[in-house]
Amino acid sequence: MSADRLLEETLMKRSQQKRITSPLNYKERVFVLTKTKLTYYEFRAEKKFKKGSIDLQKVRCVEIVKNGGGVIPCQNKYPFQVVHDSSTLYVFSPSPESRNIWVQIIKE
Ligand code: 4IP
Repeated sequence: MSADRLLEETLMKRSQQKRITSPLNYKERVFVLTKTKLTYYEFRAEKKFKKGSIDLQKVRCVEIVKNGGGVIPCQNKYPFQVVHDSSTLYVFSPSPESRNIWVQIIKE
């Protein structure tokens, strides 16, 4: 992990559905947090391909999501949300510890 990376982990994300026609799906992505950006990559053939990036200055809130016992349709069961611009990115951690770290460090 290079010096400017605060966190890096493979997590799941829900499509942000920026368009009315966007599909609702869940993808595994490598998330990298730096002091200025939250970026997610597709990891394929030993390489990372950038899929999206959120400027931390545009993040309006980051919080744990309590889903009230509803079914979470991906293998990671600990969601948090990053509200930015006019979209909300839902990210799913594999454990409560992972989720707490991501939420805490993004907030900081
Ligand atoms: C895509 O579905 C992926 O889920 C994208 O996620 C997502 O972009 C797209 O949402 C959605 O249409 P397909 O791969 O089936 O086309 P990723 O970029 O991680 O691959 P987001 O915005 O969630 O990154 P829209 O709303 O951007 O179209």
